[in-house]
Amino acid sequence: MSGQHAATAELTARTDALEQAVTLAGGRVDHDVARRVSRTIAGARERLALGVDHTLVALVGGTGSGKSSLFNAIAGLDFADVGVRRPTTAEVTACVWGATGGLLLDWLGVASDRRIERESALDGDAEAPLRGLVLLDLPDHDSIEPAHRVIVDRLLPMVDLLVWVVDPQKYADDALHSGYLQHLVGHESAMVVVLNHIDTVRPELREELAADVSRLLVEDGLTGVPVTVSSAREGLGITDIRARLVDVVGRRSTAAVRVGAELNDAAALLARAIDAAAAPRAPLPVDAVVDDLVAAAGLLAVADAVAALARGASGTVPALGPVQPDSVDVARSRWLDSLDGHAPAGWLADIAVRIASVDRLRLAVDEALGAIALTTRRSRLAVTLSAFAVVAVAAGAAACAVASGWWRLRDLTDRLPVSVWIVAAGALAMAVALLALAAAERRASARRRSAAVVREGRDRLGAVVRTFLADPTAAVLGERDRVRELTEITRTSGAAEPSPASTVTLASPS
Ligand SMILES: Nc1nc2c(ncn2[C@@H]2O[C@H](COP(=O)(O)OP(=O)(O)OP(=O)(O)O)[C@@H](O)[C@H]2O)c(=O)[nH]1
Ligand SMILES: [Mg+2]
Repeated sequence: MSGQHAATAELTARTDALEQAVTLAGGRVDHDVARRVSRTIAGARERLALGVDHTLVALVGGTGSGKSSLFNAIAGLDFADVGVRRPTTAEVTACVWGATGGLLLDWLGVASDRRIERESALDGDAEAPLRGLVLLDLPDHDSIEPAHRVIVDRLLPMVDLLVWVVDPQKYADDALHSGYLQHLVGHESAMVVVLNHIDTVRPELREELAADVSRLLVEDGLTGVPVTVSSAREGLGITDIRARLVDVVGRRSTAAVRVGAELNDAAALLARAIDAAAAPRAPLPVDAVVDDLVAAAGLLAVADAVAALARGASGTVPALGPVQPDSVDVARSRWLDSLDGHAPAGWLADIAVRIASVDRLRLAVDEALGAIALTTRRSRLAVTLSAFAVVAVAAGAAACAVASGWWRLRDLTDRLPVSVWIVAAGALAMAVALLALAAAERRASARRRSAAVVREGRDRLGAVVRTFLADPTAAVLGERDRVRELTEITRTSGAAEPSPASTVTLASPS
């Protein structure tokens, strides 16, 4: 695909991206913005259907200036009607280099028998630099035939280069200057003036005459417009004109520039409507809303009650849930309020619709709270340690009783030996130590259970907030990000768009 052919494909891809963007944005952007972007897309598609890979060059000028003769000389053909009866050319005639531009010529209304194709196999590479050129020979601009004016005015806004053909007799005509040229200020880069019939001027006067044409153009406000001389009859200056055409063919076409600029404008409009330049958004406030729900559910009080039971206090654990609809409503509102500034109003309104309703959220919260495991039995380890303490005391007491019984049986009057007291004291000390360990374990177990209740509660409520608030919110914000990406693709995937200032739009002479 040549550089020129790439333009249609590239602009079509950008148009597709913009269409995806505006479709995805849907009713979330201002209706007027969506309508304007859609209109640009429709206009771009219509223009791209004709192709923007051609370079449209039009020969324009007064009757008899030699447009048709130059057309034939440039093309190296004898196709356009050259005549002595004025005006001669009533219909647009086109010469196309390379087999393209058919649809464009249909749209322009160029009759099929007024088209000719240049660049055949016989030309070798001689005509290759002009491939993509569509050269138009127009009826005279100041024709007495109103139909001619309609054709000319339809063509002019689309051309890449206007070749104004003037002749030594009429180049200073006021109708040409005030009626046409003065309206082209700002479009100098898309114009060239050819002073034809130069063979009728003495060679020593030619340069002066061309300078006079330049002077008049400057008086019209047109600076930097090249002026070149030619004689279609004698083949003078044709090489120079062809070189200029090669240069224009090498540039991006006016139509491509215009479509690209329109796509850029529409993408920028859409990007502004979705506030694409806003700072990256803050993370979603999941934790803050979980805190609200934890408070609404009284989770900490329940955790405290579980801890008290684990420490050995008597009583019951209050039920978790159902939560008050009001407190869920507050948490949901807080979620929405915290999103202020994350996206423009249309997107926030969509988030409010897409996240769970208060009722749905309340059900999910109650379900999550109901699933939290509340352990109310005492710590097994603490119970076991207490039991061992009892056993130790009992064992010590039993040992003392057995020893003193045995002592009495033997009718010994001596005091019990110290070793018996040591055993008894050891057993007691062990019992005290075990009881202390059991108490420490009860406290630790109370802390663990309370923490487990809070942790599980936060996990379950966190899952509810993520599923019912955060995920739908992230989906909407993600869609907005995608719209932003697509507007960037529309704006930047192509070659840098030159300013469309070179686009020719010709005001009708008043
Ligand atoms: N001497 C001379 N005659 C020319 C030159 N170019 C064109 N002519 C003659 O001028 C007359 C008009 O030429 P056209 O090419 O038909 O002019 P045009 O601008 O197409 O005229 P319309 O179609 O009526 O607008 C013809 O007789 C040509 O032979 C030139 O450079 N020198
Ligand atoms: Mg003609």
